[in-house]
Amino acid sequence: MSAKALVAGDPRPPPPGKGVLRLYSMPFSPFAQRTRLVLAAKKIPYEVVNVNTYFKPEWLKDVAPLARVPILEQDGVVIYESLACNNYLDEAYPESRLRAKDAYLRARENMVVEMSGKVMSGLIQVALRNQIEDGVICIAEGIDLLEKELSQPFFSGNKVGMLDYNIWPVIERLPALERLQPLAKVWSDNKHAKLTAWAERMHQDGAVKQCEFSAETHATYMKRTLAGDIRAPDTCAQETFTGYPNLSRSTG
Ligand SMILES: N[C@@H](CCC(=O)N[C@@H](CS)C(=O)NCC(=O)O)C(=O)O
Repeated sequence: MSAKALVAGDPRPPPPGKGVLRLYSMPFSPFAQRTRLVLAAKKIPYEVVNVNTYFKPEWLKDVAPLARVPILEQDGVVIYESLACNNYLDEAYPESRLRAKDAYLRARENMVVEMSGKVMSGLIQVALRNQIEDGVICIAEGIDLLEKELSQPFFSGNKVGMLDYNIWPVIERLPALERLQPLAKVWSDNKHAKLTAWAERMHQDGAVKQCEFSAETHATYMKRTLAGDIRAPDTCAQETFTGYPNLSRSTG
């Protein structure tokens, strides 16, 4: 399977072989990263089809109606939307469960992940829409909410869990955003001491290490994408990314 992010005009790859789990992804998608993190944490084997989400292949909407990544496909079953994908994986591959068992705690997972959604909206406003002031307010509000919510080493409790993996991708991108837009520096190690300690713990996690990019690479990707560089997902990923399962054995 090619590691190149497929673009408009590229043919649709044949369906995955029997029993093979396929992830449609894009190396820099924070939503697809949520699912890559869960696949890595649960050590689930899978193959990847990368798509360029700015110059999308026409057939992506035939794979899943919203035509956005992540999408999982296996034996004719298709699951899309990062949270649905991750909940599915946790149920379908029940070893080393990442979600809470308790009904309230499961509801809390859904509630708290929305706080990181605020940070994500702000990041998009600042990085892609030039809505600096509103975006920065949104990021600051989201981070303050997360800081207040964190009362244990991880959002999921004493060990890393689904909530941590769903929140992490947007947090990983904040240092890159601060490089591009100094006004977006709203994270303070003092004011956000619990979040800072959590981020350090997350950096030590095996799945995070396998799926992460440096701030420098994220910043380069953001800059190239803003400049309309169609090859940004490929060039930026190949510069530094070692954790991507199919990259090293790419057939082109
Ligand atoms: N709510 C979705 C958002 C997914 C999403 O927006 N993915 C982006 C990549 S970061 C995408 O595929 N965008 C293409 C598009 O919206 O057309 C999820 O949680 O999976």
